[in-house]
Amino acid sequence: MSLETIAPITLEAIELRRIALPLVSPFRTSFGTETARDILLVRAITAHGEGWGECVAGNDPLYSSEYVEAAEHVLRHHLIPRLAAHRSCLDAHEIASILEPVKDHRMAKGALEAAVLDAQLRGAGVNLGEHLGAVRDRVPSGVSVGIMNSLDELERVVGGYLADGYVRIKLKIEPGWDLEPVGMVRRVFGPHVPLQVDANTAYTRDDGAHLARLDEFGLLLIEQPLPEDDVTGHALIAREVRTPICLDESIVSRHAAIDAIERGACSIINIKAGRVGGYLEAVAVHDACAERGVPVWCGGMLETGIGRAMNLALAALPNFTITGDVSASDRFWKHDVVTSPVRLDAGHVHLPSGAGTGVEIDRDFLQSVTTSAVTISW
Ligand code: OSB
Ligand code: MG
Repeated sequence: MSLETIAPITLEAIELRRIALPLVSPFRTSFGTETARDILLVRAITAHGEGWGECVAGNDPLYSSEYVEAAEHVLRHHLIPRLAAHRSCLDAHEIASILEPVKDHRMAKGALEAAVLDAQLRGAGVNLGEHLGAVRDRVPSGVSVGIMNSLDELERVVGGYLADGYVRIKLKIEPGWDLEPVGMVRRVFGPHVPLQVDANTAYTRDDGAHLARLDEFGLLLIEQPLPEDDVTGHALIAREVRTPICLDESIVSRHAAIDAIERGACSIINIKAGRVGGYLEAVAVHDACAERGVPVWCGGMLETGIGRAMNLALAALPNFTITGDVSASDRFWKHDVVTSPVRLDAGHVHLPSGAGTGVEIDRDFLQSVTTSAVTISW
């Protein structure tokens, strides 16, 4: 990675703000059902303006060990205090190494880095996509479809998204909801709809033969069939199925990505900045994959317009050659927290062009959904 240097900032305070946002419809995965999100936003307040980061930790520790309450705690008591000694001249590019002694808590670290990076870029008048190395000003938009109560309901929902213009469908699967829903979508919507599945760790090493039955449906990939710590298991599954294996939960860093690739566990990687500790590590994962000829795509974590704008910047990098979960704001939210929500335009979503993330906060709406706000100042 050789990103241009940007002027450091003087950090005056950090605000940790929690908001409550209902989802437009329940989102069910193999690990649970979400109907509303309790989201932690991080605001970096500097001498020359502010920046915003979004923590993607869920309400409960079901996707990973992180969850929103723990993220706020570790930020307040462990991560933010470590910035104190550096706050008068802080560069987002130093944050990962400053916070490195604290193990894991990558979503919390990533949100803090994002807030400082946004503040720094706004101060310097540089756009985030430009800074990260974006080579496109719009990216194709895929949608992640939860597990439904019936095949009829799934047919209605997928039909709706295709009518909206989404160019790729991802179906959440689990044992008992896999061959039938995938077969139905292929039968009803045809063989040419770009289609993939995400198991969120719901299968075991013994399920290789079963997962190989998905091969006939011509899927783009099978995402994370086994538990995150079973890299070798994924390598075994990858030999049993023809469909490419993609990892999500297992890839927590550049090192983890290189290890999984070298062990033959995956031929595609889903990159989520929160999962790897921030957008800068996400770029490093992107670069490591590019060097090894492994294509990547941008995952999503039910973000508001803040995280969504950052994901778009990342998804515009050159090795993001596979359509990501970068859907429009209205896929999840009736009302977004930014003044210009992400909109679908002919199957694509556009990168905001202003400084930093390029999005502005809808302050009145944000205030109306805020459940708590704590400011840590020095
Ligand atoms: O596994 O990709 C996942 C949402 C929450 C947690 C994990 C995942 C997801 C999604 C949603 O699939 C993707 C999105 O935000 O559009
Ligand atoms: Mg996933």
